[in-house]
Amino acid sequence: MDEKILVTRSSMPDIDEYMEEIRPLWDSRWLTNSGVKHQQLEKELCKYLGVTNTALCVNGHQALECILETLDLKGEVITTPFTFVSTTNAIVRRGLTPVFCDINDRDFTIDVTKIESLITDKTCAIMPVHVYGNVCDNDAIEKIAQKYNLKVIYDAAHAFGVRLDGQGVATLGDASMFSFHATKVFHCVEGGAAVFRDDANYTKINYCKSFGMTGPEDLSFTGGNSKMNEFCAAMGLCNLRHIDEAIASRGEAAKRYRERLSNIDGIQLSTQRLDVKSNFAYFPIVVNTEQFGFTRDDIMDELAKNNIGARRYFYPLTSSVASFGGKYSADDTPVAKRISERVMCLPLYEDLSIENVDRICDIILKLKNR
Ligand code: T4K
Repeated sequence: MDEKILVTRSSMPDIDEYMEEIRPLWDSRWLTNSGVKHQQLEKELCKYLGVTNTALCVNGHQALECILETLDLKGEVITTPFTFVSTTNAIVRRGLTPVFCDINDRDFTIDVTKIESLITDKTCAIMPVHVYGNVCDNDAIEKIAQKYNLKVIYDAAHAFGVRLDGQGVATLGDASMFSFHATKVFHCVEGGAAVFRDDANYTKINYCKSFGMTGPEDLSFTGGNSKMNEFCAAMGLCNLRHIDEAIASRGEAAKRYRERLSNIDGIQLSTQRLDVKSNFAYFPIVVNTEQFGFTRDDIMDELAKNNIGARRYFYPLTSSVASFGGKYSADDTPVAKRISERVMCLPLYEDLSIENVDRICDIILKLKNR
């Protein structure tokens, strides 16, 4: 049997580099609560992302919840259902109401022409997703947000390192959340970060992520615990040193996929914007059965038979998950529904070899010709 290939594989720093990074923790015994590594990583991330504040959190999901808490939002949030369930869960868990907007069928981000019709007097924010690292139409979103006085919070879980017109995507919107989960382009094992346009929110989110404590014995509100520990921050410091190589290597694999799978009848690739420098976070393909001759799930099965684990990111739509008890309808977002029934992500990670990309493409193309 050929080597098993999964949808992704964590990038790892050299083990000695990590050991050196964590060695001082044995002397200091300061393991969490905004330690030296945590502070250093926040500083280095500000530099890398081109922003003036970065609040590290235990994971991306908690960062999103903390952003909503920090901005003290109430009411309805316009978002898309074509995402990982974390986006919608964060809205609901903060007592807000998600209002689902459709996506465009080119890069699967929010369809900006459909936002305005969803705005009511209860709308407080728009939470678009830079899904797969594809950048949302920020200019159009900002215009709408300004017209109706709404906050813009980007779920940028997939977009670490992505640049638009040479500028980091963390500078867009009122706030952005990045995920530093083990499966992401840049990771801290588990982790995430919140970035705000307004630096004053950095102080507030630090209270939110530490029980609402504004001083050793002062609790001004009921916060939770979303702090990142020193071992995760140390992993982030190591991985950040190698991020450019990691992205470049992913880019080579993505380029090969594009060479092999562009212009194949029945396979749609996500469009690439000329003004965007990608991080190559995911490689989604949309399978149109009528032209391809087989379904998305047929391709998944064929890959699985060959020890290759592709994934249905993102199916089902978050509006259709059982936990919402049928409260929302996938039919309200027909493009998102159609894409989610046809999309799959092919394996993509830093050390995925070109030979293995070819192996995956060969299986797909052989199936088409069967
Ligand atoms: N918003 C969006 C748009 C997101 O996509 C996510 C997370 C979030 C918010 C929330 O951010 P976090 O709170 O997670 O920081 C994975 C990830 O757990 C999740 O972070 C990610 N999105 C989501 C899209 O994918 P699963 O359930 O698919 O992961 P799992 O365990 O099946 O792993 C997938 C593959 O990754 C495995 O086949 C092998 C590889 N892997 C996995 C782990 C756990 C590794 O190489 N190393 C590992 O440690 O959710």
